[in-house]
Amino acid sequence: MSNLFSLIRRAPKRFSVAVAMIAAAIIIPATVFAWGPERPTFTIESPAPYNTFNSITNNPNYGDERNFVTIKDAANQNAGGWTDDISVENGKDYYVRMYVHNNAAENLNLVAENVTAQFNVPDYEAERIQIDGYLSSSNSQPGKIWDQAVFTGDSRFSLDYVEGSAMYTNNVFTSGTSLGDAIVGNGVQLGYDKLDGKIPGCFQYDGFVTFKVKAVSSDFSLEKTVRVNDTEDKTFKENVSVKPGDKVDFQIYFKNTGGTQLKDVVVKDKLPEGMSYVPGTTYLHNSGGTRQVADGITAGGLVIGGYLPGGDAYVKFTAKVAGNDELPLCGTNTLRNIAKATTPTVSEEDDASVVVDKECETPEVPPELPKTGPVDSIVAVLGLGTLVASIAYYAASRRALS
Ligand SMILES: [Ca+2]
Ligand SMILES: [Ca+2]
Repeated sequence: MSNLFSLIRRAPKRFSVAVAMIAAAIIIPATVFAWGPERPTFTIESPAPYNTFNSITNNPNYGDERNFVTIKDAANQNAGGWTDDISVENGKDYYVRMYVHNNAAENLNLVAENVTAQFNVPDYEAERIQIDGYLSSSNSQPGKIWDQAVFTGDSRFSLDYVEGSAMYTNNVFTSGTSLGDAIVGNGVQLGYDKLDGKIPGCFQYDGFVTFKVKAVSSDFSLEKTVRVNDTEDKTFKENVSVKPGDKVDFQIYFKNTGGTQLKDVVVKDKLPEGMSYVPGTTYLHNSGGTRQVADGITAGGLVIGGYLPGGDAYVKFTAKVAGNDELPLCGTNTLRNIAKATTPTVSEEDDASVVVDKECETPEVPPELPKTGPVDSIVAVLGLGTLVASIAYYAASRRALS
């Protein structure tokens, strides 16, 4: 890292931004895949004088032990391939692994007690899910250490712990011994020749926790379309043109496109100004058949139930376009209608439009007023001058006569 910083300092000014950006790109992943807590480190040449786990930075078989939680595709049965970041595929299994090594020097004959491994496998759906692994011991420093690995997906997914998959492998349990599912709960005790929580210092006693998770994508699609009510053309489209006062049918198509069951799906529809819901016109069609359902889709929303992967539903209702005088604008009105589907974790929107023309009366044109230009002004001034002169002449004549 010092070489990189010295490169920034020595670089001519015009390069410094680009170099800083490269530095940021390198530094960020190290921050994201953070282990903890901050603790003294050791080497194989100079191991720890006390019980401490996973703090040797040059383990020839492993590397930097602080990065002790890693993951890999379970289909990859070759050695190696462990990483901190995997892009998941729907339905695939992945291994999660924890390295366990008491760094205490062998000649001290120290034994770590109550050594426990525990993992946090979140149960939410997201495009990025981080798994945290914790290793604790009652007589080690620090008492608890942690590290993580991250799964990412192109769409939302969840990770399901594969029950019964947790194993511990070491020089005694060369084919692995079952750890139990509490690995993703309160934690499980590890050990050397039995799972009694005791792990002596040195390489002879190190081991690996492994278990599997299944990635299941979680996603749905939503399509909103419209047609003119009660006409020969029954196809639903993105937009239709109607006359004021006409009725239109809206269709909302929901489909579970992921690999998980989606529960408590709610469909809601927002009608724009110039359009009103026609009571008693909402129908739901799904694997349970077609049936009329209660009003409320344009108010609080309609609960359409839970859907298994591939499951779908149609919702249809009728709306009335306002009469000519009630439409918002003179000329063309595009009434955009938005449907929204919501699951407990996410929501999607889609729209459809109704185009309608409002005729407005042509306003009366006022009569054209005579224009007052410069020539007219001169004529007016001349006229006024003539009048003043005439009066003066008249007055003078009167004085002459008297
Ligand atoms: Ca890690
Ligand atoms: Ca649409």
